[in-house]
Amino acid sequence: MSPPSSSTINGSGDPAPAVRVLGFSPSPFVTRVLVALKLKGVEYELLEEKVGTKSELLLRSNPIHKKVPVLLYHGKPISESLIIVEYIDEVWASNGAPAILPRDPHDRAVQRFWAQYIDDKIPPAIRVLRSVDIAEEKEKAVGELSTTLQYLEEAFVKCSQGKNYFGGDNIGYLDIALGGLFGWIKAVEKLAGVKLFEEAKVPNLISWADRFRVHPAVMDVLVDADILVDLTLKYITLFKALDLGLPVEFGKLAQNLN
Ligand SMILES: N[C@@H](CCC(=O)N[C@@H](CS)C(=O)NCC(=O)O)C(=O)O
Repeated sequence: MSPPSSSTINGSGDPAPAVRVLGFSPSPFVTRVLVALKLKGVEYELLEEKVGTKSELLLRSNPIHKKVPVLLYHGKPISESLIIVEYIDEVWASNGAPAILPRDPHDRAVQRFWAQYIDDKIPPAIRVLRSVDIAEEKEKAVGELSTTLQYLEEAFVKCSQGKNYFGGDNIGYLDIALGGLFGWIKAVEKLAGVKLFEEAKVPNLISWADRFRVHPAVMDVLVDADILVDLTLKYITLFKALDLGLPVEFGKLAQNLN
């Protein structure tokens, strides 16, 4: 038998697991990847990046964006959470778990449309509510998030067709795309003192969220909103710098944070 290549050896000299995720548990984008792996029953090792640092492996694996998550499969890296979720769906297509993306090309395109809409609208509004101190900007972000959730309420009714999830009977692509962000939406509700999930406006999304967060593939990886609030308050300077696109000296910062 030939020895494993250097890309499959970890620091201790043991062969590295086939599936590794470079991540940071509170990241909504990392949550998406972990939910997809759990749905497919794939064993993985989560390599946690420390707050305020970027590991050599991360810089090497995602040299363009230098962000988590990165999925390493037999040492080969893939970046961008939604691309990783699609990749997982394809690689583990025949292991008995339900497909994450719908089979029908039109349904698949519709889910991709909404997933892109989610990423265009929700993370930027979360960043404003977490880090901007100007009242008018916050108000605008609350308005945008409320409108976005209302559109997603309508999308849920159409996609789910009376079933439990956007994906029908099972958690699918849109459930993962929105569900990963769920904890952070609840956290900014608390941080900014606003109500985004209003029963009168998004009743179906509220019921969906209640089902999603207790699903066996989700409950262990979705980080609780209160923990995200504490984390934000603890690392507020770093979060503000990242959210506002200011330069961050990761190496130096780590010495003060960890
Ligand atoms: N579009 C990316 C977003 C990834 C992202 O923003 N990751 C954050 C953690 S939540 C990160 O690594 N931030 C570090 C930085 O901005 O330098 C995805 O979907 O994977």
